[in-house]
Amino acid sequence: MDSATKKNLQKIACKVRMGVIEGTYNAKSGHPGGSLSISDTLTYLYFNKMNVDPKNPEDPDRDRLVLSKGHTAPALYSVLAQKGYFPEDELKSLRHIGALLQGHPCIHIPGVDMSSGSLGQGISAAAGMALAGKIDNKSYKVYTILGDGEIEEGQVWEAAMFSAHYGLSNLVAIVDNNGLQIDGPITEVCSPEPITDKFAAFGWHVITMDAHDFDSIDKAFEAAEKITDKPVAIIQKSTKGKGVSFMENQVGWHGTAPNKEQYDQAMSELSAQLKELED
Ligand SMILES: Cc1ncc(C[n+]2csc(CCOP(=O)(O)OP(=O)(O)O)c2C)c(N)n1
Repeated sequence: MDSATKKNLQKIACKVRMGVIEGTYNAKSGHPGGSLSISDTLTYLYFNKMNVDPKNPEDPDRDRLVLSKGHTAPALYSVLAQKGYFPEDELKSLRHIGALLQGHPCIHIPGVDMSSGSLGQGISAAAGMALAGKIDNKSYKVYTILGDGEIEEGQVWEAAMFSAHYGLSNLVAIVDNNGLQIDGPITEVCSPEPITDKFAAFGWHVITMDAHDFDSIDKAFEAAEKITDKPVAIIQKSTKGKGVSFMENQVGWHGTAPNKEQYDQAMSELSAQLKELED
């Protein structure tokens, strides 16, 4: 990836993170930690990989993204706002009664391809979309993002078995391996490790990447394109709360909104990161 493209993606990702903080602060609830860990990946997908057009969100030939870890909707909404699906201002009414953007992704929101939030279900929906694409001879790809805590759900493994059985090479599942789930480290709650070996054993092609390095992200998705006979699992090593110093690797920031003081600090850190990229 050339350095101009990389810098541009870094800047957008920074704005996406600001949107996550803006949304959860104004909602006084929501999930900042796991939203910040996928901000770079979502930015890459919507700005450098997926065939999508905010002016034609229902295009039957578009690539799809199912946010299986639906509680991290603030990141999806923020990237969709950056991409132009709806005004950025909508983020300020996240989770407000009657507002467009509710706590978990809803298919009625422009750019959202599937409602999600009940962990384990998103990957199943994504597998169905990928199978439909194969049957219809379409060339679209389906991406789905799962949490490493989410893959403790049994339904994920039924979908994994199904996807390999039907050779869904148009399906890419990204597992956000930030090591933490709702109330502790995944290895203490109910370890899904070794994650790479499990997906390989279920018949998937497995790739690993650093979720906060656009060169690594680019390499992983480029490699995924070359696989034509099986579904691809990208296991991304990430940091929960990435980009906001006091949120990084803190399980307490799974589902807690920042107060005014924390909002100010988070925004000033992210503004400084953006300024550095713009200089
Ligand atoms: C079926 C189901 N059970 C429980 C929950 C409540 N819940 C929301 S987030 C979460 C933890 C998810 O952890 P992980 O997938 O690692 O998310 P991340 O750390 O990436 O935010 C749980 C148990 C849910 N949304 N769905």
